[in-house]
Amino acid sequence: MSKEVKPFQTYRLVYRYRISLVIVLMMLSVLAIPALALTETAEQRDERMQWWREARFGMFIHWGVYSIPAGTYKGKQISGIGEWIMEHGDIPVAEYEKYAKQFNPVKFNAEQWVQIAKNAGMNYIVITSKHHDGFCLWDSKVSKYDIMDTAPFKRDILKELSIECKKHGIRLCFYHSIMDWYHPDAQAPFYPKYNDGGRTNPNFSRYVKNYLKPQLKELITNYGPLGVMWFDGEWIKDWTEPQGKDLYNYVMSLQPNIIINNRVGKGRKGMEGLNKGDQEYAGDFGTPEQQIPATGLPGVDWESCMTMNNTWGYKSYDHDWKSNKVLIQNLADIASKGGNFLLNVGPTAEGLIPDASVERLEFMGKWMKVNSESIYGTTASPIGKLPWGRCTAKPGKLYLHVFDWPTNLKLEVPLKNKVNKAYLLADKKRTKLTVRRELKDKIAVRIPREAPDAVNTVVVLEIKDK
Ligand code: H79
Repeated sequence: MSKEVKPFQTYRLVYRYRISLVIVLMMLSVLAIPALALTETAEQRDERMQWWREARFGMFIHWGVYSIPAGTYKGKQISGIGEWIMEHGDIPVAEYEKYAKQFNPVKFNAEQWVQIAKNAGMNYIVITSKHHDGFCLWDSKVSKYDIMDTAPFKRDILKELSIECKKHGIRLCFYHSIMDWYHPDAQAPFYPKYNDGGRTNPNFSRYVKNYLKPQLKELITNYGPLGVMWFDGEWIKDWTEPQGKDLYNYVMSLQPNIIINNRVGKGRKGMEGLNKGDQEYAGDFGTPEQQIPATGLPGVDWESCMTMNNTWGYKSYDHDWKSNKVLIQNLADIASKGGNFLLNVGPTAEGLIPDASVERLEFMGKWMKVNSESIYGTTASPIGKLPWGRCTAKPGKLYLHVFDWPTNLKLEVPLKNKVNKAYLLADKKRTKLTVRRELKDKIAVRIPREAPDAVNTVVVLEIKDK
């Protein structure tokens, strides 16, 4: 009882230590200036994240000089992902640089790429401004290892894309590798194990100060405003969480409404991609790679990135393509768990998105033309797991994504809410489907014998929100 500090005593304490308090407050205010995100309110964050949360579907583009070897070095097929050929093929910097000197993708057409993304129903593009190999797809003033100075192409790829993205209402975003196998102050000296997790470079901080940060400044000021800055290669020993927080704040200071993935710092839990739970880590969203979390994660923003075959960067002999069905169901699965789908293409050395990718994107686009309402701006399923498919939601509406069409003309839905109306999203007339309450917490929708869509038919329920 006697230890309790009464309000009156609090004032006395504040008065007694007023000088120290002023000093502490001054120190805090100095700290708060660069820590933009730390001072952001929940509402400000929601506002900043809004377009991204609504977008739900984006195109990842892995493109660089690795599209020239396309998975083969000195006549040998190199195993693993194509953009890692410099590492997996033990290629010395000077050897690899020869590809950069040949990079001349004369069939590159930015408008065509943007159109392919747009027709698929994608709302943003994330392209590799620089992958681990260090080659830069834009006109960088702090590097000679770029499209202007080393490659014969001499067209600023990112500039052309930024113009077309603006024109067609697609948000342009950059993937940027913190790891750099070309730069002598980064991992180049680690050859033949550029990705050696045990090594450090004593000059690494010089690379960050004189190269990494100035390049990010170029990208944001000359090609922005950007949607997302998507970092990767943060697992290197030289990179720390404080550096991640500093880089987060630096990028934020250049464009305060930008969105930054969690690979800017050290929070990522492996390929699962979500953050470790032990502390506050830098970054706005989790990045599961080649996988989809088992459930939604309330209050967590995340994006699954995935390839259509088994490589990000083009490999001429990888024909192991996912089916249209898998891709469309992945999109619905991810949306039903409150995430975004970032689907990759790896263009060729000529500058073309492979036909197999274009065909799949066209198929997805056809589905999206009819059904995008059930993807864009939706939130995770409020009714959990469903035996026949997935569910996405908007206020007053549930979208039932039926993967396995019931043969007994009856779609059973675990639901307590009153249903005002049910119809097929593909039905322009919105013909009412009969709904019957079977139990207090279960309804059944009478459905036609044939599924209107073989891979995912969307049934809309207009419901009374509780
Ligand atoms: O750009 C594409 C790939 O090149 C890059 N990320 C996608 C988007 C990438 N994918 N896989 N890898 C890089 C391999 C890296 C694997 C590991 Fe680790 C790095 C294993 C151990 C260190 C990061 C940290 C992943 C697991 C733990």
